[in-house]
Amino acid sequence: MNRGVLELIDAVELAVSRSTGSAPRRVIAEAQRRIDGLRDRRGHFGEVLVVALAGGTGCGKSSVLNAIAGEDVAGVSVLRPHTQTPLAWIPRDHSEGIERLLDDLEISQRLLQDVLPSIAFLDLPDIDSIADWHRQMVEHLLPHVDAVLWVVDPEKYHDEVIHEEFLSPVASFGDQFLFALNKIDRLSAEETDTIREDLAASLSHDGFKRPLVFPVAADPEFGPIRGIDELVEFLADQVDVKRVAISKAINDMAAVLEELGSAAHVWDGGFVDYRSRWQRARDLSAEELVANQGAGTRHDVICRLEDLIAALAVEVGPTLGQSLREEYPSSRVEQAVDAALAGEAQEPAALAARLDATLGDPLQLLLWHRAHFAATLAGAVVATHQLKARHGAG
Ligand SMILES: Nc1nc2c(ncn2[C@@H]2O[C@H](COP(=O)(O)OP(=O)(O)O)[C@@H](O)[C@H]2O)c(=O)[nH]1
Ligand SMILES: [Mg+2]
Repeated sequence: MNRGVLELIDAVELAVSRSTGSAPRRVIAEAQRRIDGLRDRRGHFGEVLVVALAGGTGCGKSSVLNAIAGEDVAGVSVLRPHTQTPLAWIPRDHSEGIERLLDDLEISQRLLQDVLPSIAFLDLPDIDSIADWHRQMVEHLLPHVDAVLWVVDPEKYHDEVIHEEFLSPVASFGDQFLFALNKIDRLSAEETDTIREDLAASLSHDGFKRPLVFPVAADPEFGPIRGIDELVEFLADQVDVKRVAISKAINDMAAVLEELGSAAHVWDGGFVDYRSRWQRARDLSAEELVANQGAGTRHDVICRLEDLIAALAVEVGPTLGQSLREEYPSSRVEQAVDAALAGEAQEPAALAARLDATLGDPLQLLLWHRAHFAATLAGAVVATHQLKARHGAG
């Protein structure tokens, strides 16, 4: 995913985690479910479609890349095994996310290209140890690239080792795989069709549900290069498919934020101006209690503080409002006022300090969580707008 989208998901998740207490649990759980769904998405979440080339030694991975590039960018070898350094052929205007992906995959040779502005190809080193294959693919490659183009040599397309040891174990990631049956210049048209069908059948047997096989001749001994244009056209369509997916991801996150904010009633204002309202009510109460210690004053003061709590409980929305009402019933307010009156020093400042300790500070903490959440939410909303502008998502 591109850095922006991943960061947006992080920002939304942070807002979700801080919404506890302010939004209903059901809404929070649903928001988290949608975030998890996006995180599970495999592939590079950037503007560029990242395609890794894979296949047995000598099948023609480097030749396919050269044919796509229209020039020799990758070393092609008749000699085997050809230990070649991995290579990335990436659009000149690529996102930072690609650089990080290449760092992670330890691909240091990077060629900038202007041929396909939205597609990057990775010519990977041959994976020679079968033991490492599955782990490397599943942990390091498949989660981060959009597609793996597996190149097949027609002389070896039936190779049991390749099917059983390499392909079968990753068949559950079949959506990410496409296949190039290379070197068709060595085959007749009929042979090409037969082998293509045979290959598709073996792949189905391996567990690939709808294997896509492109017949190509990337580096023919005689005649023109074949099938590469069709392959590139297909990948160009995938770029569009991916764009749609990214826009959808951004819109999804925007919807999560919207719902969370509505459920927590923060769109009407994340900040309830608690400090000055509390200070006013507290100072007035402290002064009145010092001036007149009668039961009437005590009653008035309790009413004033209860009114403030009731008003706040309405303003912060039902979830936090309910906690406020539950945690600050009349009895707690009465106790706080009586405790303030029971203290030794009987001047307004001392009473005010005691009201802070019993009521004001704990109330502030409760409301601070909501303000913190509202600020985080607002930050995530800004990030959404920025990304929408960048991706042209509607
Ligand atoms: N006849 C023919 N030979 C090819 C074709 N593509 C690649 N080769 C040859 O196959 C050999 C291995 O190719 P290479 O691209 O280095 O394979 P890699 O090891 O998978 O990168 C080289 O000798 C290429 O010239 C093709 O379409 N037709
Ligand atoms: Mg090669």
